[in-house]
Amino acid sequence: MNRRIVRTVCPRNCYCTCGMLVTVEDGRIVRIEGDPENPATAGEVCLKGLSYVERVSHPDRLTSPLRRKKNGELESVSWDEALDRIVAALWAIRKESGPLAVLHYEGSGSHGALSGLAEAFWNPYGGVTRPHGDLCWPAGLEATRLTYGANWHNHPILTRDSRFILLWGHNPAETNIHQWRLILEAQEEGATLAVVDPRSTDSTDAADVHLQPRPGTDGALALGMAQVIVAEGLHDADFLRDHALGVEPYLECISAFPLERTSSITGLEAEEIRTLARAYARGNPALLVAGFGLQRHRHAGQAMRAVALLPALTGKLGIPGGGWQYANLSSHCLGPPPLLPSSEGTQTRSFPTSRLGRSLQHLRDPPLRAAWFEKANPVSQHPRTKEVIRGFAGLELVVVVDQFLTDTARLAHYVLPAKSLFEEEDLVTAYWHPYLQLRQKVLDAPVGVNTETQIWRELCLRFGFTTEAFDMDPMERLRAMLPEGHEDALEGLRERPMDLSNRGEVAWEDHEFETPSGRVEFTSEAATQLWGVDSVPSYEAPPEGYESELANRYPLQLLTCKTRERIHSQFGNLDGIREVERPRVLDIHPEDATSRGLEEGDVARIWNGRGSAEAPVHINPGLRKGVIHVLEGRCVPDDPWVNLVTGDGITDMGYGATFYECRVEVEPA
Ligand SMILES: Nc1nc2c(c(=O)[nH]1)N[C@H]1C(S)=C(S)[C@@H](COP(=O)(O)OP(=O)(O)OC[C@H]3O[C@@H](n4cnc5c(=O)[nH]c(N)nc54)[C@H](O)[C@@H]3O)O[C@H]1N2
Ligand SMILES: Nc1nc2c(c(=O)[nH]1)N[C@H]1C(S)=C(S)[C@@H](COP(=O)(O)OP(=O)(O)OC[C@H]3O[C@@H](n4cnc5c(=O)[nH]c(N)nc54)[C@H](O)[C@@H]3O)O[C@H]1N2
Ligand code: SF4
Ligand SMILES: [Mo]
Repeated sequence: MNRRIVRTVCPRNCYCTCGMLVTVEDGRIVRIEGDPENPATAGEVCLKGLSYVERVSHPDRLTSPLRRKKNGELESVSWDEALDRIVAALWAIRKESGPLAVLHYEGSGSHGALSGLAEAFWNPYGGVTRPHGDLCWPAGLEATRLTYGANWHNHPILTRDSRFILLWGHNPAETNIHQWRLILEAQEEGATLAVVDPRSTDSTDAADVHLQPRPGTDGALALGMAQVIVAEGLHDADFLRDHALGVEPYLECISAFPLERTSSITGLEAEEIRTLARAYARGNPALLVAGFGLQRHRHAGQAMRAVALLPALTGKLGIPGGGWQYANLSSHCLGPPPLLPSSEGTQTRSFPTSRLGRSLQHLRDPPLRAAWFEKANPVSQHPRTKEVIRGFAGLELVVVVDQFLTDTARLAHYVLPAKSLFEEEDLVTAYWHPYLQLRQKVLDAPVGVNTETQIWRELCLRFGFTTEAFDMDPMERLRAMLPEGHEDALEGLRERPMDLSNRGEVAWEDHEFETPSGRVEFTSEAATQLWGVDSVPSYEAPPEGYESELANRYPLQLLTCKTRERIHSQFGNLDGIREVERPRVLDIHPEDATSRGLEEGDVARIWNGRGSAEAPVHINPGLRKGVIHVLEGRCVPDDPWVNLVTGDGITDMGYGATFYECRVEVEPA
């Protein structure tokens, strides 16, 4: 028997970015384990990681290009047939309408540095339309950048040193299992765990304190907590004097949030707010970890700024076990792929990604005629699904590159089968730990499957563009993307993940911040200039919040969050996952259910002016009353289709999406 073990990395859009050891026997993957050389992910992978054994050779995996017939059915065609037809259409569209009539969209289905190779086609094509912003996290990134100058945080393992951990809009028990392990270890050592989340989750189940504010009111909660902290003298006056900018206007801003007002906005008891403010300020060391949940709302950036300032107000930065955690981009150090053709003279145009559906239909000069989607399933994952589908219907050419026949692939004119993570080498960065990792190739792609690199090369060949960027040795290409001074790191990366940032384990230990002033910016002129918001992190009521006019017609707020055994629309089609995963239900508070005549197991219709979706009812007393929940991500056709009702709002900074700002009504189906 031929048996080997290859070190590689899971490239999912997941905090963990686990190092993995893959055992191959006679050309088949038989076993996956965590790589003990990655100190953050410590030799473990989740069930999704283990399920790659099933996923990579799943019978539903696509191994031939598909073309839509006139009657709407998809039929197998050869690669030559598919690519020749796609190229003929792209050629004609460019000639008649210019390159901007084509959309190139890359989702988050797989992360890796090679995605930059797409430029080697689009640059000589003359440019392309692309979305800007992100469905995921940009409001929080921008808020952190404006406040501290950069997105990074302490090394994850220092979580163990914490004695007070405040999770804010974050559910790491499901979305970051390795952070969760470290939190539980800190708790065993005596740390207190507090969580701010309108829902009860696996994370809140383990918490010592759980506050359940109205969704979208976190900005007010943070300002109200700050008001308590300052009124009680629990702030760090020395830190503010030496390392902060614009404290006076901020103090004025928080003075408008006495406890009674904060309580009435957030729907929390004044005493709960006071107790949390005191406990956090006195925690030593105290760590504040913000998730992405609280920034899927319209005023997300300002809310995140207000929350992000609490560690600075209380002098908790630059300390093991303390600090601010949102995203750590220390491993994002790579250059673009080498030998890309020049982008000089190419045309570009973009729209906020949240608006995909409406942009597909309404962009002008030129209108969009074709769209190319890879590593993306927008028909499941984008808000306002009906608009997305309508947008697709008006296009002459939709190409989808994916491993499975997803909701999006089903609507394509051409589906091109995609490689799996094991079938091409790449470099993978993370957003929680600081390690750059080498995704070593484990297997050849199955017969009938081409990598994205090969697909772009084939397009270049057919257009007569240079293929130089594709023709170099794959490992040499990766080496050339490494940062200066680390060109030799590739050999080391074969053996272990590496932190090339030279930044040390404790973020801002020297209290030198990368903001324009070099200080923590409590007041940010850049925030006003770039985004037109107040220079202080003032609070505004959410446009689809409980006080809005819409709330009269749609009294419930729908949250659509993540779950442990899936990543968005991935994994839920595998038997190994379906056996153990959470049911796809509508969680509703008992009082909200009773007043609508709904009982456990009934099928409910969730609706608003944008659309409707159905799900079986689960009575859940753990929710804040007035808030309902359905898991996001449609992996199989009988999953609830929640994005039929979510809105395509744009966050106040970063061009993010506002999935959780969604008023609905619910009734028996
Ligand atoms: N297993 C698994 N892990 C994942 C993912 C996955 O799909 N599955 N996805 C990955 C990706 S792409 C992302 S973006 C991250 C997301 O990781 P998280 O930030 O942990 O997840 P979310 O589910 O977006 O939101 C976290 C919590 O915020 C709460 N929340 C919603 N609105 C509000 C609000 O207004 N205020 C407050 N305080 N809380 C609110 C929700 O109830 C939810 O429990 O997880 C990553 N990890
Ligand atoms: N209602 C609601 N909607 C949401 C969210 C929410 O909280 N609520 N969360 C949002 C967030 S945070 C995110 S990040 C987005 C994620 O949205 P997407 O990025 O679209 O998410 P995925 O479903 O993870 O992956 C898309 C596709 O990539 C494919 N894929 C995997 N590997 C490869 C590969 O190597 N090559 C190619 N070509 N394809 C591959 C998968 O098979 C999958 O079909 O969803 C957003 N949508
Ligand atoms: S999905 Fe996340 S937790 Fe699971 S193996 Fe991949 S990186 Fe690790
Ligand atoms: Mo995300």
